[in-house]
Amino acid sequence: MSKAPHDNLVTFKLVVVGDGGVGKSALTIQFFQKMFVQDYDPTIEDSYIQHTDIDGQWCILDVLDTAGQEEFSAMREQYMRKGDGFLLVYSVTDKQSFENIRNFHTQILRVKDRNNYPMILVANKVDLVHQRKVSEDLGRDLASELRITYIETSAKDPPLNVDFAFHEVVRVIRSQPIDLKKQRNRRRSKQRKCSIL
Ligand SMILES: Nc1nc2c(ncn2[C@@H]2O[C@H](COP(=O)(O)OP(=O)(O)OP(=O)(O)O)[C@@H](O)[C@H]2O)c(=O)[nH]1
Ligand SMILES: [Mg+2]
Repeated sequence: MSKAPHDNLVTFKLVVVGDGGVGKSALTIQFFQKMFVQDYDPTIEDSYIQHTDIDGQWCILDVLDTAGQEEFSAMREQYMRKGDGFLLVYSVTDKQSFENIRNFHTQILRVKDRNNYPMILVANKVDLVHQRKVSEDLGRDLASELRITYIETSAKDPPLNVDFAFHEVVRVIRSQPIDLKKQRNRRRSKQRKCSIL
């Protein structure tokens, strides 16, 4: 029996959430395909998978690009349950998308039944300097209140901090205390057993 070369690699399931049009797909496609998608085509749900070297350790990144549009919000709980880490994305040109971050944050913690979970706050579209409505200070204040890392990004070419944002979530997951990781794995193996039965 031959083992596939990635058999021993850890898989990280990352989920990109945030309001419609903030740039979740543009960031994800820039990360995976190194190109900027100019057109807006609302997502229902897309997933991407890739082997990546993060800080000298290879892993599998399994990224779920979710729907921001309100009409698909019923799917949220289901994908939140699956995520190991989350990118909470808003657009610095859209105040409402910034205000909605708290709702995503609260819902993730509720679904996970935890009082913290690996997440980062992503302030996207910082290249649109003249249309900016949410300052860096406001973003940083929210991140420190939520006790998560704040990252400013642009998915547009030349990209800014796109790889860094995805890598940073993995760093946060890796830095979790061991007992929390164990709890997660235990819960997963229980879930697997249930699905076999
Ligand atoms: N200038 C600029 N435009 C961006 C950036 N990110 C995304 N856009 C544009 O914003 C629009 C919406 O981007 P999407 O990535 O489709 O937004 P989304 O968050 O995936 O939206 P939903 O799938 O509906 O949830 C598109 O026209 C993108 O080209 C960015 O960093 N800078
Ligand atoms: Mg999208």
